[in-house]
Amino acid sequence: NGHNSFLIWVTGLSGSGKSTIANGLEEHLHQQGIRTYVLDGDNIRHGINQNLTFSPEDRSENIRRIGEISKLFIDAGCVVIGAFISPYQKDRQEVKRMVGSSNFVEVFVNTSLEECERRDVKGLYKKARSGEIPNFTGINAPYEVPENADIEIKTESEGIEDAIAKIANHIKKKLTI
Ligand code: GGZ
Repeated sequence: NGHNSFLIWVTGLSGSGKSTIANGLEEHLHQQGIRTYVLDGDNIRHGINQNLTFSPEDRSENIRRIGEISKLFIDAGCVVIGAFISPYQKDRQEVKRMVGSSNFVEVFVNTSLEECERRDVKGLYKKARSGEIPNFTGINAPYEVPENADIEIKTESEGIEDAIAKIANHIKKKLTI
């Protein structure tokens, strides 16, 4: 039951729905016997990258290390799903270079700032607006919109199942050896 290994890179604002999509996609791929591994803030920023802040330099270092970790999981035979804000175009490009452009699928979760802030699942936007969190992406730190994403998900008009089907369909050919 062999399949190719590559990196699915999910980028978007905080609260855009990246993790929901990453976890739903993982479940979908597991049902087809595909080995996956999800990298996200929970297992990276709380662990290997706990010394990093949200300054521009540290965000770049965060993404660089995640690129290196992704390479290891690709070597191990996994389809890696990385869900990070990754606000800088050059950092996303660098990860693409690191794993090889043919092993990189960029998914832009295009949820508007207005909608992310309206949802405010973790109350972080409220804290950012009040000045409690500095350098918060979308409020007082930049998010560079992907210019050439392979897939764009608009969570305000499409459901989670549609999003998963869209990504699964896009990677179908890539999976077969
Ligand atoms: C953005 C922040 C910040 C600041 C804490 N800016 O919605 P969350 O909580 O669970 O996801 C966000 C997460 C972003 O980490 P990433 O590693 O994906 O960011 S980056 O790619 O830019 O390095 C948010 C929380 O961390 N968080 N402070 N200032 N998000």
